[in-house]
Amino acid sequence: MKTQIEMIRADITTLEVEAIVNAANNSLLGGGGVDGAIHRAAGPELLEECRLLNGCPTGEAKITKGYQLPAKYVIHTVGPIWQGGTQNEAELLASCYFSCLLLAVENKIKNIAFPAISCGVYEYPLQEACNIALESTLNFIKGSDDLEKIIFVSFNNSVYQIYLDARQKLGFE
Ligand code: AR6
Repeated sequence: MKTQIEMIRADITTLEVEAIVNAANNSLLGGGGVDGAIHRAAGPELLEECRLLNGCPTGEAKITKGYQLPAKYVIHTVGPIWQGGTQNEAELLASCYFSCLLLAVENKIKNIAFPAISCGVYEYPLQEACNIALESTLNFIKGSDDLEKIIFVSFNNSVYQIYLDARQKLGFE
């Protein structure tokens, strides 16, 4: 089956999907932005489970339950902090998307929603980050048709517009 790709504007914590992705930090112990929103909506049990994970290296991903969220799972990944593009940021960001998708398939998850990883506090240039998100996702689904739907969630208009433009440029529906 062909994997469907959707772009929406939403608060990711409200989505009724099997898994939402958290743009976390290396500690996995919460923070601001989407991470803060996810922990608030999931409740304190999420932090309890995260404490058992011993953090997460940049570019990798770990899975927990979703607790009070409508989503059954949270896949926590750690995007790179933008440092001018000289610190392997592009590879690390691509690796975040790839690792999350792999973890989803391994857990038989059929639909997953991503925030714009590294596009907030970590200051990754939006255009490049959105291109990497889409390209790494398209590469992944070339090799795996296990996922039914992948949703790119924007919280602000500029990210949403860039996603729509990038999608058109990459030429897929
Ligand atoms: N739903 C969807 N997207 C959101 C939401 C939401 N509820 N809230 C924010 N965004 P950021 P990063 C968007 O800063 O850059 C945390 O403190 C936001 O508009 O959350 O990867 C962590 O603990 C932006 O486009 O994540 C780390 O320390 C995108 O999510 C650090 O921030 C990512 O912004 C990670 O920074």
